[in-house]
Amino acid sequence: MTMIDSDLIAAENAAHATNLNADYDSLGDRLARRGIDIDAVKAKVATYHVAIPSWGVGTGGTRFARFPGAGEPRNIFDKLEDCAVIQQLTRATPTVSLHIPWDKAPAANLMAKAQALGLGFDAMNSNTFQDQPGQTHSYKYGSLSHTDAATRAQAVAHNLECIEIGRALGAKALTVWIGDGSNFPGQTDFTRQFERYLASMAQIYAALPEDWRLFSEHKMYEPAFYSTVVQDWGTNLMIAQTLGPKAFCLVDLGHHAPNVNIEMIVARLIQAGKLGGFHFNDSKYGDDDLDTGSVAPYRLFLIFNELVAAEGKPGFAPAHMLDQSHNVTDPIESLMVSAMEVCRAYAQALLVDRTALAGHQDGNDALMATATLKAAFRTDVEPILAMARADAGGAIDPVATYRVAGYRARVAAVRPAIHGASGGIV
Ligand SMILES: [Mn+2]
Repeated sequence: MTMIDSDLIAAENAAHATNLNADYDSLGDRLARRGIDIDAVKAKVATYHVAIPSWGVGTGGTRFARFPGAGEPRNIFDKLEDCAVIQQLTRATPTVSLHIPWDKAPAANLMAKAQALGLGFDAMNSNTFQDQPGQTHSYKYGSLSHTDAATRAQAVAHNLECIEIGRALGAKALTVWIGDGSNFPGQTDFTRQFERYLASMAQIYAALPEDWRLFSEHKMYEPAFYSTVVQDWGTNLMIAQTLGPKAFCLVDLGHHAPNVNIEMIVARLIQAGKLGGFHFNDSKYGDDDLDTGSVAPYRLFLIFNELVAAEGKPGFAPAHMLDQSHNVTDPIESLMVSAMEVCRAYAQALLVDRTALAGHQDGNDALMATATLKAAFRTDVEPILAMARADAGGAIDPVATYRVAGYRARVAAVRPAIHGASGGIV
């Protein structure tokens, strides 16, 4: 089952094929002079995948308003269809990360739909930062770290349910992000609150299947504005090291203080053997949830530079996901562009001359060391990305092909507008 007519993709690609072949050959010649085999880079890029968050295909919002778009998905099955469009055109997003309870549906139905669309399931995401209808205990004052034992037990039970749902879907990881924290100095005892969190997480960890991983996601502020329980990567590392070998840290690019050196955090977590994965997005001021690579593409490249340097280390297998909110764009277009941006950063990082870089580092040649990185970053790798997509049956120009296909207008005709629904930002 394909969401976009594959003949249309082929026809669109045919119009670009001559130029793409010329650009690819030209880039191949230039890379060959640097000792790089373009086909080898393309082969690696073709295997690179980033998961789509189910909540990303709906239009997001801010604390002030949400402006719904046309043809927004009404349920998880519509969301999976939108995700399938992204995968069909970019060939970089074969899996979807589900959020419970937003995406709750019978596992057999989810599996059938995903298989029909050629999609799989990535990490499961639990939600104890909202109250759901009919819920016994409120999370207003916290969930896994709540002062009340019954509220903590309810939050633990929800996470165990997420694991069970994920098992039925073939997922292999659970991501836990909580809104727990405090809004006033003195409101909570930092230490006792963190101890309660660790005890709750230990119960979740104990329920993990043997081949699963548990990701904890840090965030320095929001919705709690004075302190959060899982504030930063140091706290996150403490959690992963306390829980055990199946516990890892998840890095959301927007969850740090301004100007924090995220690529160095990534390097530290790799060194500790605790980098679990990413939520890619971009930001200018805080947790803006802007499209990946839209504001700071060089930072994204520097993060991938650390990842490529660590490739092949035992046990190194971070999960890559997008986590962003689209307020003014068509979410499918934003997610396609973002998926291509992470592929671009990966391809650029593959071009870094690591032998030369190490030599400049050891020789204290700061200028040539940084120039070595810039040489890779400045390379326009678009022909590699486009050729990898075309080889796999995707689109040479995904956004243009998507617009020609008229998918949004088609689904708008059968999906009534949703007003007021939450954007679901985590
Ligand atoms: Mn996130």
